[in-house]
Amino acid sequence: MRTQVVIVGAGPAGLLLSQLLDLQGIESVVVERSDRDRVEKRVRAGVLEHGTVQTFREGGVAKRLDVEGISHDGLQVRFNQRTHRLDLQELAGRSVTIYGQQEIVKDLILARQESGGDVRFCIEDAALHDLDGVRPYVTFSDDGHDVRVACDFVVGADGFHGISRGHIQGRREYERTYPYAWLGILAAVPPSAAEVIYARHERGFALHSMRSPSVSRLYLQVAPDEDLAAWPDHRIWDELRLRLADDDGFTLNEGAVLEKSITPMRSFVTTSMQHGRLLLAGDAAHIVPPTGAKGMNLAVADVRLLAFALGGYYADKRLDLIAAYTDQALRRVWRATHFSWWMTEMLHKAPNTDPFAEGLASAQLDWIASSRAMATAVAQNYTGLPYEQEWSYR
Ligand code: FAS
Ligand code: PHB
Repeated sequence: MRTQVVIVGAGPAGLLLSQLLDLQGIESVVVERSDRDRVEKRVRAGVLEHGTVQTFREGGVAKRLDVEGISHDGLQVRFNQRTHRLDLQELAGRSVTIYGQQEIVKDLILARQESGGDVRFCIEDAALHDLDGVRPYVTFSDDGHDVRVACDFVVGADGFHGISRGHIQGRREYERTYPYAWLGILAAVPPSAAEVIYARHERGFALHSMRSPSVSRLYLQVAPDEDLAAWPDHRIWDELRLRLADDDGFTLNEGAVLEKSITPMRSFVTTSMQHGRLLLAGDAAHIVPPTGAKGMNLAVADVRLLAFALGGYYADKRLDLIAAYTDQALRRVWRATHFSWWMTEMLHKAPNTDPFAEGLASAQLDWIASSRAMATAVAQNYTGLPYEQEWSYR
């Protein structure tokens, strides 16, 4: 079998790239090891940058997002039981939109199917071959049949635990781990506030978010090796109530927990993001702690660059845009990596924190609360920096 681009991984990165390539008349095959139901049920990101929403609209996959997405003009930072609202529109001229990653994935899969896209679930033993040549190919087993797909490019959009990054010869990996993790819940209760609340508390960080007018999404800082079984619902609500309390009568809506999971925290960047005809996108190349709500948004930014570079190759046989991909992508990756690290260190309470780090965190929070310049910098990073170019080459 032959196609132009084989994409490994049907997460947001892989599916969006397939969609943006299709809109430029470029064929792709997406190969995914999980089944569709599992891919659509993964509860992860929730905050979409302004540019991410624009990209989904231009990609023709934002119909439901434009109806069900919740636009937020502000975000709230809570510390010492006081709440400070950052007016994102006023400070950065942009908003963010709350719309669960699993909803985006459903919309993308539907869009790919409607335009006859080739997305294969439950494939096994994907392997990448001849990446150094001009005729790479991917082999895998699909429903018991051995398949070989020849192509011009392979895009590794297979996440942090995928197979693609291992093929980047001579890569350098930069990593920082954190002495805590996030315990996240989905709860069948209306949000307790109209916006996302980031709360620094001496017992640890807590985050209030939402998915709809009737579903809340909340997170608690826990130990990195925390056992989920040690967190019955009542203990989760007790801890959230303590950490989210403020002096202005905030009350937390509590109720049935629909889903709970623990997400490890790490910062990770791979260079280079390409080798021969293999290109990495999204979590396959970089991971950020979710404090800055950058994970999926960074994947979208990589995909925009790849859609443009591959568009240039198929329209004008250009290889210069492909060659420039890593350097261009890493500018935004490192900006988002810094922002996510900085927000994480400032808002979390590390175990046996030294008083100096405590002092720094408090000073940074006071600065955000009192300085328009600092609040503007946070708002610009949080809502997403402008892209360097369009995603469509044509
Ligand atoms: P993904 O990991 O989403 O997708 C990769 C796909 O490749 C998966 O479907 C996988 O099954 C498939 N795959 C892997 N190996 C394969 C192989 N060998 N063959 C075929 N397919 C293969 N970001 C936020 O902004 N906010 C959050 O709150 C947040 N929470 C998160 C919680 C968790 C548990 C995780 C892991 C991530 C979270 N993220 C969050 C980050 C997340 O949203 C990612 O940034 C986003 O999923 C990146 O999308 P992809 O790069 O497409 O990778
Ligand atoms: C979410 O709604 O899942 C969410 C919000 C803000 C973050 C991370 C996750 O920083």
